[in-house]
Formats: sequence, structure tokens, C-alpha cells
Amino acid sequence: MRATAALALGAALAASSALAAPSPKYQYMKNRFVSQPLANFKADKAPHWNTSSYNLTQVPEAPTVKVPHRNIWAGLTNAEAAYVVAFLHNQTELNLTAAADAGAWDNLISTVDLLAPNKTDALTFMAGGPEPPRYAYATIMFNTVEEPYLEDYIIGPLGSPNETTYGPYSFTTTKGTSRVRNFDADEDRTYEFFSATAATCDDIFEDLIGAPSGEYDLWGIDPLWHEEGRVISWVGAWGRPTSVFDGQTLLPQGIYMKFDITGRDPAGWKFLGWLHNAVYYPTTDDFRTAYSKGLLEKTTRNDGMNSTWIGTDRRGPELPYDTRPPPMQIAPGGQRFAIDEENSYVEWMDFSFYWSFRRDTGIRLWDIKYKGKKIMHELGLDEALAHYAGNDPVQSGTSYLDTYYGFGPYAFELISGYDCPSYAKFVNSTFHSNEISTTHRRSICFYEHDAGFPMQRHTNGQYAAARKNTVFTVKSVSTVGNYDYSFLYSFHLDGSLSVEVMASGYIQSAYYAANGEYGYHIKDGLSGSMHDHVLNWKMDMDVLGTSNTVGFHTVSPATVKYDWSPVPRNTMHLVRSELENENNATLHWAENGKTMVLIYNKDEKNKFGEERAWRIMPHVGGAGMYSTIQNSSNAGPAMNFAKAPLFVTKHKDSEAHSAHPNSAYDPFNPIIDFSKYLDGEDLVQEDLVLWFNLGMHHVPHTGDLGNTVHQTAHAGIIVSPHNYLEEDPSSQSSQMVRLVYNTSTGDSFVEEVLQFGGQTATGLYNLTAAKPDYYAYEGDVNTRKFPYDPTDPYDETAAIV
Ligand SMILES: [Cu+2]
Repeated sequence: MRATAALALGAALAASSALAAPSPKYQYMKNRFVSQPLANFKADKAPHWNTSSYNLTQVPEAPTVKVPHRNIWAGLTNAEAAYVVAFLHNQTELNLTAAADAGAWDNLISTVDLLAPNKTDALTFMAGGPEPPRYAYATIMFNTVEEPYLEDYIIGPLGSPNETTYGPYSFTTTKGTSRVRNFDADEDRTYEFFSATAATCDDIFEDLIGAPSGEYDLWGIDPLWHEEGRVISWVGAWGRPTSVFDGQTLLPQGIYMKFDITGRDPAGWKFLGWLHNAVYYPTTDDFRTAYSKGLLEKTTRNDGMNSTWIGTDRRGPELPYDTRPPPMQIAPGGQRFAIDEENSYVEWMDFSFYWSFRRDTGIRLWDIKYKGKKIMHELGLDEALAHYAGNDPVQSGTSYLDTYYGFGPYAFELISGYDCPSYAKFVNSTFHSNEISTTHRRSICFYEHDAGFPMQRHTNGQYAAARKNTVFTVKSVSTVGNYDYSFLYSFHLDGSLSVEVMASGYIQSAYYAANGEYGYHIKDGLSGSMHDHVLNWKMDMDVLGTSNTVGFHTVSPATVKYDWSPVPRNTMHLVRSELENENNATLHWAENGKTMVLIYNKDEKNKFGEERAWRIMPHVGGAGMYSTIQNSSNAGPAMNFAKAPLFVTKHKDSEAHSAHPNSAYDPFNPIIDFSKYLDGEDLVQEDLVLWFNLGMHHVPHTGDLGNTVHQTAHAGIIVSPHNYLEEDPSSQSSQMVRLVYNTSTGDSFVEEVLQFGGQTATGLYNLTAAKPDYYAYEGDVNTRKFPYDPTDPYDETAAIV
């Protein structure tokens, strides 16, 4: 009986809901199509609005701008780099050999770059004080000794030859010196040792993996290990692609060798064993005996050297209609931002900033202003960790600290129409290594693009309104060996600034045998090798001055007794707190996104009494990533910057970067140990620096073949004004529309279209002009610095792997 009644009641409800469709609760919305017209508010309409169509034949010239002050962060000019190199060669005690002639036992200059002025000096200059003198630093490799090392030297002031001095540079280290041991100074000879050892088992190589060892490349762990005072290298055999596609990192072969390469005398080096299919053989005799007894299991070969799957060309059935040209972006109004290219300065809408380019970390932004007020002094990458794991020692022993290789040398020309729209403004970048200055043409791009969704929209019975969401982006891409990292800095009309990194290119993979715990089996003989990417940025914010505080506004559940309610109510409220000192400044994004992280000057409140703040938050790619491994056997304290999503420190000129590229030489004695920056200093109303990490936990799956795709290998952070202005600044944009409905008839046809001066392009567009000329690529420009002859540059396009 009860069941029947329930069914009857359900049927009644269903009938009722069918009759009464969902409707808004607001009375106004229920009477959406009113017979009585409401006042159609158009008071803001100014007579000067020109909503005419835009004539494509009259695209204006690109705006130009004169830099407000000299770019004190601009990289060394070729002449400055040449001067520094010549100056150092004149210092006989350094005993330098020209890099082009240097062997394993010669001292040489490896890198020359600008030593960016201390913030203290930069702020003095921007306040009208003296311009800071320019200094360079050079990393010198001292190889003439039994214990080779690298050390940074400071050289300057530049431009005043009589005053120029030099000396070891240690000011921005935590170690007290930039000197670091190089345990791999004889890599050419160690490779000979590896090869000769492998060749002793060529017959086994041939039987197991189809060719003698000389057909394979041997490389492995990075950084090198130290075991009981000995320097250890593990190498594995990697297939050599026979095509142009350099997918070697997809071709591990499953044979590994362990070496002791301590010291510089090859007589002291030792071969320590073989590893195959998770079985370790301490001697070649052991390995050979096992082989001859048939105890070596023949595992599936990873034979892709000549296969299309390691390539990137199109394959598989064509997709429907996919050969037709897809939608594309054009810029019919021409360039809507102003650049001073010579001084590396740009203005877009209410933003302005300078940029620079470094060998170690690529593009860097300086003195970022919004609406005439500084919001950041410095924004740039400091280090990128890729920490692998695996059943084999090569994957287990790989923790790339990529600034060791540098992002500057691998920031090649961008692909117009793919990396950046063809209408982008492309500029060059230059770095100075091995006494050669190399310019990568068109390796940084600036462009506006449509976000694909409006910044704002609203409709009601009387109007429909929406605002364009045009984004301004600065981008560069570095192909560091197998991986391609895209770096994007984007500026938005609501005042937001976002930082994104995307990864593509070839994964570094593992041989599949016994690796199931460390990755997916993704191809015959191949396993994806799980790894963490953690990329660390320095973001030196100055919000309405340099006295800043980090606040946490947490959305928190609460039970509250109100006067107007007889019983307590379960609700939520906003709980405010502040970050007091560096002891608590290792921050994690709160679960459920409940805590807003704000930075503000407590003395600068808006007229409602709220701090004029900027909010920093994860943007794309989920919550902030940080390293799974907190106490790495590979990278030690050199990766202390990677252990949490966000840190806050008190600015010090001596704490310029979170990492040093040469720490990778000896990561357990890092030149910069970031954890030492967190030493308890007060953080309330101080000059604060935020250090955030972006990255991904990358467990490659079949979709990573042939290349990882940007779609999911994408992480970003965004900084947005938060009670900083009195309302949304994107309402200033002319690029919006309001459709005014004619309500007098009760119909919703459009009576008027308001465009607020924002012009719309019409007419014919020459798409041929928007088509990139891919044959225009000219390669790098290289200038040898020692001996230096600016009239006689020589060309040598560098290989990238
Ligand atoms: Cu990856």
C-alpha cells in the first residue's frame, strides 16, 4: 500500500513540474518581456564615439615609444662581451686559453653575462639617482689542476677601462663562494672508457639488441653520484635514430654499465658492473658467464631507430574536413602596443615593462607597471628541475637542473603561425658562451590575441552586452635537448598578469623491463619514465611601495548565533591573517582553494578600508606542483627551491636567485641553497619576494608518443588586482558591444547597437599577407669574441642536442 501511495505522489510531482518550467526567482526576470518600457540608460554615451567600420587599407603604423629610462637590465652588448673576454685574457694569473683552442686541461671562459644591478641601486636610479655602473660576470673553468673547478668572476665597471677590475664573485651565493668542483672535466676520455668497456661485450650487445655497442650512444645519470668518496657514473645504451627525428630519448635499450671515474688519471678509473633486466653483474666475467649459460633473459627489443613512431610527421587516417584551412587570428587594426626594441621596453594598454635575456634562464621582465604604478620589480625563471625515477639506475639517477644547460642557448627562432601569430612582433635574443656571442633571430614574440571568450557578458530583457577579452602575451620557447619549454607572460584587461609554462618535445623514457612501478608500458620494449617537472620563478612584487605584507583570507565554515535568529546557524565567514616571518613562509595552496593569498601595503587601503591588494593563485594545470621527492638522492639541497609551491622571503640584494646553474656540478654542495633564505626574518611590511613553482607530475602515457602535447603539459599562475581599484578596469575598453532591445512592442529585436568607439574591421583582407614565409629562416648569428673582430663574424649554427 505504501509503495502505491509513493508512486502516486511521484506521478503527481512529475505532472506538476512538467506544467511549471523552472523560472527565475526575481520578479523582474519573471516579467522579462515587460509591456511598459524601462528607462534605457545611455547617459555615458559621448559624442566623440566613432563606431565606424575600420578601413583595412589604412592600417596605421606600429606605435613606437621612447623608453622612460635606460634599460639597466639589458644584456651585454657584443662589444661589452668582447671587452670582458679580452680583459680576462689579459689577466695572466688566470692562465686562460682561447675557448676555440682549449682542451680538457686548459682554463677557459665558459659564460659571460650581465650582472644585473642590485635592486637597491636600481630603485635609487629610478627615483632619480645615479645610474648603476654596468658589471659583467664570467664563469671560468679551471681545468689545469688535479681538482678542476668553476668559479664566477665579477668584471667592471664596464665602459671605464682605467677603472675596470675583477675578482671572484660570491655575493649572491649561500655557500660563501661560487667555486664548485667539476667532477666531469674529462668527459671525452670517460666516453672512450665507456665505449671501450662496452665493446668487450659486443657479441652480447649484438645478440640482445641487434648491433654491436658502437652502434649505440652511451649516456646516463645527471648529476654524477658520489658513493663513499668515489665519483660514480651509470650509463645506458641508447638507440641512434637513423632519420632526422632526434627521438633518442625514446630508445633506451636496457643495458647499463657502472663506472668509477674518480680523479683525472684514467688509470684510476674502474668499471664496476653491468645491469640487465634488473640483474646486476659486478664484473664482465659474471655478465659473460650468465650470458653463456643462457641466464640472460632476452627481453623485447626497443627497436625504433628507423621507425615512424619516433617522428612528428602526420600519420594515421585523415580527420574529417581537416585538410581545409582552420580558423586563424589576424590583426586587421595593426599593432596595438608600442615597443622600444633597442631598449627592450614595451607598453600595452595600462601595462609597461622592460625585458632582458640571460644565458641561464632566458627572458626576464623588469619594472612591471600597471596604471603608472610599479607592481613588480622583477619576474623571471630561476631554475627548472626534471626529477626522474625508475627501476634502472639511469632513470633513477636523472635529475636535470636545466639552467646548467641554459635556456638562452636553446631559445631558437619561433615558428610563425604556430608558436605566435604571424602578425606578432618578433625580436632577437643574444647570449655569450664559449667566447662566442650568438643571436637567435626572432626568438621572442609579442602579440595580442583573443582569449576565445568575452571578458564580461550580461543579458536581460532590454539589452545584451559583452566585452572583448584581448590578451597581450610575450613568449619564448627553449628546446633543451629533448624537451621544448614554452614560456608565456600574459597581460589581461582586468589587470591580471599570468605566467605559464608548457612542455612538448620528446619524453625521456625507460626500458620497459621491471619498470612497471615507475611508469606505463607504452610501446614494445618501452616504458614511460615517471618524473616531476618543477620550475621556479622569482617574483619580486612591490605593491604601492616596497613595504608589503602577505595576507591570507580564508573562506571558513562557522556556526554563528545572530540576534535575528533564535538558533545558531551553520554558515561560513572570511578569516583574515597575515604571514609573520620566514619560519612560516613555505606555503601550500589550501585544499578546496579556500585561502586567498594576497600581497599589499597595509598603509594603502581603499576608501572602503580594504587593503589594495594583488592576489596570486594557480591559473591552469591545477594546483601548484612541487617535488614529490623531498630528500633527493640525486639533487640534494640544490633543489631546495622545488619543495613547496610557494615561498615568501624578505628581499636582500644578496638573495638574487633561488638557484645557480653550476650547482648541478656538485648538488650536495650547492652554490645557492634556497632553504637558507628562509631564516626567520620578519615579513610584515617588508620588501617581499615571492618564489613560486609551476610544473607537472609527468607519468607519460601512450599519448606522449611521438611527442608530449602542450594540452595537458601546461601550468600557470595568475596575479590579479584585488580591491586594488574601485571597479573592474576592463570596463575602460572600447572593445565592447551593447545591443539595445526595443521593448516597447514587447519583442526583443535590436533597436540600437552601442560600440563605444571600438572599431570593427570590414572589407577584404589579404590572407596571403598573413601567411608566414617559412623560407625566410636565416639561422643564428655568431660572433667570435676572442680574438674579436666585429667586422668578421663567423657563422656556425649550433646543434641542439
Ligand atoms: Cu615530462
